[in-house]
Amino acid sequence: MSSVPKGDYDGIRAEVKKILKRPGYDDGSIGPVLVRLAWHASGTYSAKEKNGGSNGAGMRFAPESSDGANAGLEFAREFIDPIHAANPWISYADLWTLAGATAVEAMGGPKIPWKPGRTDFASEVAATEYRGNIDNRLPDAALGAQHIRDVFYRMGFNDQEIVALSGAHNLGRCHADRSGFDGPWVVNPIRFSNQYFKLLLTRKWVPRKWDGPFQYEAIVAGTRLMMLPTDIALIEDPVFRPWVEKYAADQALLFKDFAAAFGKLLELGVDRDGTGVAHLVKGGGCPFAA
Ligand code: CCH
Repeated sequence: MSSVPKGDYDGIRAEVKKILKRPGYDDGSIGPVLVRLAWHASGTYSAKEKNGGSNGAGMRFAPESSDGANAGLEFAREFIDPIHAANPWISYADLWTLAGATAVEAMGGPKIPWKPGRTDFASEVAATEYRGNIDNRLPDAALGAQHIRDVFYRMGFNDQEIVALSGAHNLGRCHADRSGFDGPWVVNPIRFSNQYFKLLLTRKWVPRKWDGPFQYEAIVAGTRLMMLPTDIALIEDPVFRPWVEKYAADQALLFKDFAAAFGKLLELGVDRDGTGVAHLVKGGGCPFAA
């Protein structure tokens, strides 16, 4: 792991790219779990309560670190810790979000707009004092379209952005020992593309017969692929479905819309002052909000 000059974020991107390949871990890359870390760090945001979001890097501390929804993300945090150790000038909040953005790009996806400036909670005590109550804000894969809307509307996303963001399930897999669900969504889960949307529309997804939670399966090219109930909700809902169809037909459109929506996700709750620093405020949220 190398030290790069303070403020050299392209240098940090290069460091992240160096550690993505990991034979023996899942499908040979830690990219997908880094994308999930960036998403769960950001996806606690509430536009109304003006708290949650990536600023603070609260997942280093309970209750976020021990939230069942974040099971497995300790691996992602450990994987990138050496980059922080070599470059303590970058905040964890910036590093986690930049690592997720870099991983998408490195796996063949679009370039994600990203800006630095996030600040870390100084301690668990500070996190508790500043963060506010952000429990139970991440989505539950066992539920349906209404739940997805409740969660993503709270962050300030619309239906089109929700479908675009869901395209991240082209990456990685579910782990029975983390979420309870099991398997990848696509045959090559370390390459970003619009396969997830194509498969949603073209395969017959049937309930998997097993002891685990309710999920769907289809065998594709000899590989058992999966869909969560929330994934299938995207083709059953009359407003989500046309977007699934658009993204299945047009990968360039998906890349453009995914980059915009994922970039927006990473920015939620990150309110910078004139010098580019996003300060932390008690209860979370924006220091300039009314
Ligand atoms: Fe997701 N996701 N996600 N997801 N997710 C899981 C894995 C990944 C939901 C549930 C799950 C987004 C939206 C949703 C990734 C990115 C995004 C898993 C398996 C569940 C369950 C976890 C495990 O067992 O390891 C639900 C529900 C929703 C929305 O309703 C969004 C948005 C993003 C990013 C933009 C990625 C990547 C993974 C793979 C992680 C890995 O370790 O391979």
